Amino acid sequence: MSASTNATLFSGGRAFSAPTLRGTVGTDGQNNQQDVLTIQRLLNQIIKHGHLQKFFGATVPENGNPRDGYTWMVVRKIQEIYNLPRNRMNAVTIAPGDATYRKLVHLSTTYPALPSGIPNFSGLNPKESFNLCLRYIKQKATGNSHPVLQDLENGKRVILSFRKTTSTKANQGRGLYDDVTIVLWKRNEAEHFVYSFESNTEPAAYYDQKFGSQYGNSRQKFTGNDADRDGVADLGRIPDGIYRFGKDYKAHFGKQQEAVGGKKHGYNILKPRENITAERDINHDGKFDEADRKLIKKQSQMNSGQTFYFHRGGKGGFTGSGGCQTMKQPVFDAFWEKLGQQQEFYYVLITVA
Ligand SMILES: [Ca+2]
Ligand SMILES: [Ca+2]
Repeated sequence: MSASTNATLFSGGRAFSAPTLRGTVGTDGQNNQQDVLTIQRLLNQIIKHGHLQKFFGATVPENGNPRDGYTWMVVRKIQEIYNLPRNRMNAVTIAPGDATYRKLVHLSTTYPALPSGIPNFSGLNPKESFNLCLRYIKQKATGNSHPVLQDLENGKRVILSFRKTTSTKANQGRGLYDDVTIVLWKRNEAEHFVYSFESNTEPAAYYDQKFGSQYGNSRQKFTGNDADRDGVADLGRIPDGIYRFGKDYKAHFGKQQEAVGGKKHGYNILKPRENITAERDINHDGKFDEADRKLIKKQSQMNSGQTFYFHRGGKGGFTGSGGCQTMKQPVFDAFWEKLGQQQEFYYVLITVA
């Protein structure tokens, strides 16, 4: 490993091509090299799309060859950003951790802008699908050394959900499978695997203590904690973020499947490995928003512990979720199969609509 702590940027000088970045492995190991590659992608995109102005505030000069202009302006702007003398045209040193450096890395993961709504993977090959998922994951995994990125790099499987915000009262309080959960991994740089499943990531009002009986919950099976201390439990959901889940078993949660780890006759679930601070519908309007946050009286009641599982949903389109991530039984079975023999997973949850 090099003792250098810097990445070095060299201008390539070729017309209409981004300067070629050459990374040196620094004290943060491979991450530095990844950052360099990420910035290189950004510069390639900037040049390719001619969006120099957007990122660098530079414009193509009216006189002169614009082909030269792009490359030089990138170099000039980077010199300006890093306060480097103009005569240093060929080498620019970027320090990892530098705010602008981080901004460039961030820009490279957010450009071109990701579309709103659940992303459409049709027409994409597995590698393109994987890379699209990776761009979303990087929005949550700030810092290129986040362990979820390491897991993906190391061939581990990662679970990713795209959430479409839905009222708990949708579908007569029985919830909707209008989210998408993905299992993705790569075996090497040429073999990528991306499997997508119809899912639900939000609770159904059936389980709301205030309204559940209106939606047919005659057994008084309500979930949630009472965060505003009005004596009524408030439904929760997992907020956007990155979590750790592991395979586990629980009675009545899913079809009996293969026994793992010596446990027999279990019911497969994924269970959080750490407590999750929930978002709660404290005013019981079916939404999770600022109005609810203002009503929190007891912060400890926002803790959902390790009760938000992945499990099979109910029958007849009922998601069966009091805050868990659920799928129809056959979908859940297919999802489970794609988890392979891996026992623990990073779970990334992103609201896209
Ligand atoms: Ca309450
Ligand atoms: Ca609410």
